[in-house]
Amino acid sequence: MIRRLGALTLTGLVAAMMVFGGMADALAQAAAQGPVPWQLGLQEAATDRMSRIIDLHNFVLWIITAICIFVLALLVWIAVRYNAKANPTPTATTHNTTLEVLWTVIPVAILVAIAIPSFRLLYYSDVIPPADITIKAIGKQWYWSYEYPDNGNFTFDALMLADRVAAQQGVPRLLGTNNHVVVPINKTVRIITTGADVIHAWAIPAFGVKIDAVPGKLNQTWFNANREGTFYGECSELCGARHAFMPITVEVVSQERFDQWVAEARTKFATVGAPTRLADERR
Ligand SMILES: [Cu+2]
Repeated sequence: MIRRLGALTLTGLVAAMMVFGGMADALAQAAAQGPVPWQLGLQEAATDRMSRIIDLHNFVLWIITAICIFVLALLVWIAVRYNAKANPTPTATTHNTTLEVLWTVIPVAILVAIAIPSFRLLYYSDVIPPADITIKAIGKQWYWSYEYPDNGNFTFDALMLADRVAAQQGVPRLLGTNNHVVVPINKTVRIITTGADVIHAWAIPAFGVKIDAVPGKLNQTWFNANREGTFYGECSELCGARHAFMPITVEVVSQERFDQWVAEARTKFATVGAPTRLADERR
């Protein structure tokens, strides 16, 4: 019986692996351009940091799948084999030393196996490598302001595009902003965050970055984007009535294009603190 159940568990596991594997491939293709309707998996990574997060996620997914299938098989086995009808005279067993040692040691080993890559990732994400550029993101009710202190110290606001403007520009609804955060490819970008009024959070799923923007405090995180493109994120800390309407748009471009943009931005946003919001884009 046990052997047969073991074979059954293994078959189930292999089948589940094949299904998940196929789904992951299809989703990776579908998600290449950002979030898509009915998407199940994570967005395709644009940083090494996010690739590592996806790897850890997949690793833990296999472990929980195996545990769930194993526990379900045990439950079915007990319900079928040891119900009152099938097993009218139960044994009076109360202890089994081998079993007790196993069901303590195996879960501990599983947790250690998860903890090692998990802590490695945590420290990889937490320790900021020498940064090539620093950007300050200030969360405000309800938009983001950015400062480029080491590129001329210009500052600008990024407000959500109105639905009709987003549609005209072919930008996803509720994710596009009038001004973009522009960063060079393959450069370490340090993001410093703070909140001007309440707690916000600066997050870009494809970069694996999410950091609270707290009033009176500076938080910092980093990313190093490895492909060009436009990436979207949202404020990820409930901050008020228009929390859902303060998206983040980051453009990853070549170093040449970035230098060009900085030159333009220094003129465009010359007046420090000058608001760049357009009244008709606030709705
Ligand atoms: Cu917010």
